[in-house]
Amino acid sequence: MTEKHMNFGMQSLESEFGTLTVKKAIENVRNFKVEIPSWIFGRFGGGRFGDYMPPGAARNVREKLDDAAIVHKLTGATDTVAMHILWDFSRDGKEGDIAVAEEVAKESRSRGMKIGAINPTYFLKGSERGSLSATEKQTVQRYINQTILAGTIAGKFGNKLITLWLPDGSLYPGQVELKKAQEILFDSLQDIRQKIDKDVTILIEYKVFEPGTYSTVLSDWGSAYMAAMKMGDNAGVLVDLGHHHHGTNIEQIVARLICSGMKCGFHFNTRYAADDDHAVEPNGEIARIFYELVTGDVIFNQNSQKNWAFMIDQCSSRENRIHAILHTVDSLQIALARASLVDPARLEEFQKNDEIILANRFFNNAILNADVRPILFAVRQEKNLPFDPVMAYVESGYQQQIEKERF
Ligand code: PSV
Ligand code: MN
Repeated sequence: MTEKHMNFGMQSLESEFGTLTVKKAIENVRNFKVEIPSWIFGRFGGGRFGDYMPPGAARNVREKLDDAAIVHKLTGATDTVAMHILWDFSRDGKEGDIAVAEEVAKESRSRGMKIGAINPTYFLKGSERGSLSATEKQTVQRYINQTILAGTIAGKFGNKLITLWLPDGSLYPGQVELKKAQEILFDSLQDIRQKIDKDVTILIEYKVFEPGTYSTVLSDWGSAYMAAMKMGDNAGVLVDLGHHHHGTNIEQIVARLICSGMKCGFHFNTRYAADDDHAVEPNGEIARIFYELVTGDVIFNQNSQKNWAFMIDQCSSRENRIHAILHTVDSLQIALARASLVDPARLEEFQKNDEIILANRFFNNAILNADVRPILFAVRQEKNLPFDPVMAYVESGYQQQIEKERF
């Protein structure tokens, strides 16, 4: 798209959706920030194809930060990086270390970046029989301690947010006592909440299955909501788009959680299988999710306490991961712009008159049909950013450089 096309596109957006609405969409895209995960840049996520990794993977946390910094440089929207205790703040891969976290915080600052959500790592060696819901007291204690450390690091060096994802579950009926696992989990979470500063938010993530195939202790929004309620103060649900059955109406879950008043969070990605590995594409589902977030006032609320936490969580083993995360940021901005073009008052007219198809067509004109690239272009021009962050990366020479240096 040339500048001439962009100007023409902007005029047609304004004439269809109104100048004020387009202005609001520009403002929203300008203000949108999303956190990126450190693990997308590292050597995590191989598996099927032996030890195949997309070339240029970061070998340590400093290289992960270098990659995160270039993503921020090209998007202007991603200056915080989520960290995993045992991948990023550990000397031996078994215990977290606050001195390492302090060092990583310094390294982040020197690149113009910040540490974001802190993730206790419950799923590496040692939690095969569960983490916070395990029957062995020692195992539970080990992960409680790691979570408390995560809370301390989040308070000192992060953004006062910790996010918990547990691999706890079972493969066959009879393998574990379902009620017992649930009770141990609730006890552990309550213990954790009491021992972490109240101003640190704790978000609890759920996943429909994996690694548990028969049962999963936190398998859906309801189980995570119940766990967050048990924790009480400053605890919420973390919705990861990839962690649902096919066909789940995720925007409905988002709407429900917003109505509950609980402060929650989102892990963006695309689900093609029942997992969370893929980059976000600018599809209808993600724009509808943004419509709920925008109209639910949990994204640009003046009272920052009301805003949800927005993070990307993806890590596919085949694609170039820096291309993939830049593509995700671009897609999220498209989805946000489209959601911002819907006029809820005009939509309500159709709803009141029970004009089902007209309501749907009106909604989709913005959500599916609007070409919002001129909105993104306007913001990027203003911020002196490249119009196409993926192509700008390809042309930067960074990939060739890291492939040469990292082997
Ligand atoms: C689990 O699949 C998950 O979505 C959690 O958010 C983890 O922290 C992340 O992936 C990395 O394994
Ligand atoms: Mn996740």
